Amino acid sequence: MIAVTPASPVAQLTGCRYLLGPIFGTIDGMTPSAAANGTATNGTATGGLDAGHPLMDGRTADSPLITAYRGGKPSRRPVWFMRQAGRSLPEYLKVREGVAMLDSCLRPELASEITLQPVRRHDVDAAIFFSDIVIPLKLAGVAVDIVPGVGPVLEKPVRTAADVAALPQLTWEALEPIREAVRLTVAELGSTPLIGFAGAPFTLAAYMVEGKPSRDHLGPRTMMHADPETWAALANWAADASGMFLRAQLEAGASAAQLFDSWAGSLSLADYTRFVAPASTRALDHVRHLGAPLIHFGTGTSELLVAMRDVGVDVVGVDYRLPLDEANRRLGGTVPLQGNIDPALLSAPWEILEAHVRDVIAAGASAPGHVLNLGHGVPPETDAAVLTRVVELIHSIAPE
Ligand code: 1CP
Repeated sequence: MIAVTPASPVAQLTGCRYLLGPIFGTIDGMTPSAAANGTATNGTATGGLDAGHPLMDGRTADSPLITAYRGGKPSRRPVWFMRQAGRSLPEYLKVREGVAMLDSCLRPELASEITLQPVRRHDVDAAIFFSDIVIPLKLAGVAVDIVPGVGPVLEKPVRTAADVAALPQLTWEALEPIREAVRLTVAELGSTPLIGFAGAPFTLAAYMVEGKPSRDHLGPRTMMHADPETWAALANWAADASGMFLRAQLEAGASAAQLFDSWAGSLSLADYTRFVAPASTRALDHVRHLGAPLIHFGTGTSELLVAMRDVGVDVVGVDYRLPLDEANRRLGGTVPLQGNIDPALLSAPWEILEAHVRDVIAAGASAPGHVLNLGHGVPPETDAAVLTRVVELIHSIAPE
């Protein structure tokens, strides 16, 4: 039984294709998402983006990032860092003074400025939009806040069928501050691509059920078995909210999009496949037709990598636990990889960090494309100068 009902007949088709992928395979030369929207992966993405979009008008299509995401040979090794904006940067702390986290995400000029800060400082190959995975909840009218030192906290956890039925629907109009911030950002970025993102339904629903961050995500994992209908309704709600959030960012100017299933590593493969993958497929169904590269990342997901690819993405992000050559072996060499410098080593002596970065590059060489990143976010206490030096090192090593 598939507990999560697909969004539409089209979604049903693509969802089935991925579930049946291991039996029927996908079309040669196409990733699952490309197969779903009928575009080849080798650069000729078409789809619903305007002619003036950075991916369509020549600004970002040949950038090192997009080239590597599409399996081509980039002019230099692309690198960006998850959580590259934020507390490791003094200029971030300065502009955030006296402004609550979620308020900063909803002031377009400020969100744009924070997005641009790490690009200016580190010369990274992408900006990642400054926002948070709970912003779609907030814009839908769910009472949620980010408590400093804690993370997302909901006024009222969502635990029953009635709670899910009472969730307000996110509207397209409510996403206007997001579109505005993206427009302001891409106007400054030139040929550097902006990556949009959203939380995957499981990670988002985990916060909604628990009402706050948790370690083991017992609440949502109990719910999917004990009350699969309510779980399916909640996962679908989260899929649509995240899908609309992604679509707003891509249509306004983002050149790629990353789905963060940060906490999927707490799931067994069986539970992931049955209760979560269909909802993640549904979230991405909102944006596949746009033809921008889609990346999927989670932590502790070494056993889930194939299933995470099979929701229909072009690139798989790997956390620091699994060497990239082994990740590539598990994925059968089908997709470019992103990752996976251990964030812990950012605080190690430079010689140790440099050797580790070179190891990551060597391990990534087996994959059909490699974008350097961390195996999770930048720790807040990281010395920003070390990040700049890592970027310089990576750019100094010629692509193969
Ligand atoms: O530079 C960037 O990467 C952009 C900004 C970004 C992103 C991609 C923020 C800003 N949040 C996110 C995504 C996000 N938010 C994820 C997925 C990525 C990941 O795994 O790190 C998750 C799980 C959240 C939820 C969240 N928001 C947490 C984690 C809590 C927990 O469960 O442990 C926290 C601490 C936040 C607040 C937040 N979001 C972003 C920042 C910079 C912060 C810290 C707020 C501050 O400055 O005080």
